[in-house]
Amino acid sequence: MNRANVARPILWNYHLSTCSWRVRIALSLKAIDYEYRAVDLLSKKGGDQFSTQFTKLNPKQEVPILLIDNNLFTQSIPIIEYLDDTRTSGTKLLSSDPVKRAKSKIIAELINSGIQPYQNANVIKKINVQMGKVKRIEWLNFYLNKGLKALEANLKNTKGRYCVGDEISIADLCLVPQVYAAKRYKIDVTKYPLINSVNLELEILPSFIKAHPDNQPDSLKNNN
Ligand SMILES: N[C@@H](CCC(=O)N[C@@H](CS)C(=O)NCC(=O)O)C(=O)O
Repeated sequence: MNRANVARPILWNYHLSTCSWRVRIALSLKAIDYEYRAVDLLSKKGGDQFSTQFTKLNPKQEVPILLIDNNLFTQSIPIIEYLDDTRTSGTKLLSSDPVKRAKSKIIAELINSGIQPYQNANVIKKINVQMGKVKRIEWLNFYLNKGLKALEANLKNTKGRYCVGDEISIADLCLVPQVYAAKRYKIDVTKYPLINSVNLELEILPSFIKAHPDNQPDSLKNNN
């Protein structure tokens, strides 16, 4: 099903948000033009995701949110699936082969539910306040390495040029932002040679560069 783009989609997101970045890559790979609405997760007020106005859009107080085809969608994975189902042109993000599809969703889920929630801004803030900076660093080191270790083991069975064989999939959209976040938290990603090598292949592709935090309107680099 290929739908006409009646109104320009709107993406509420934040340049450094890994979940937003996944959706930005998908929108770029599908060549979908959209309006960028920045939500400053770290604003001086304590985070714009907690505002009354934003909470009405997403009671979970998280980005991304995509308004498309008159539907307001939250959760990056279903958003990517929706884009793949309705926009058949551009890169196919979920293979029609059930095995490849399952393998790429396993990797996406490993990152989406197995790593990202542990590094989420509100979680880290709470740990910092309740347990202090040392515990926060310990927490991030433990959970990110635990997740990346499992991801590395998984890639042994699936990796080609990208996460699953030689075709880009939803797994790759999750991997690049996650590696970037791990590096921000000072995790040595070279300990994971397969993850590192897939990341190097992907991060030079135009859609991944276009979606990179530094290239977004709310990036500090664009506001100095
Ligand atoms: N499973 C959700 C997670 C969304 C999520 O956690 N977003 C983060 C940014 S990557 C967020 O908005 N965090 C706000 C906070 O922690 O206060 C998705 O994939 O969209």
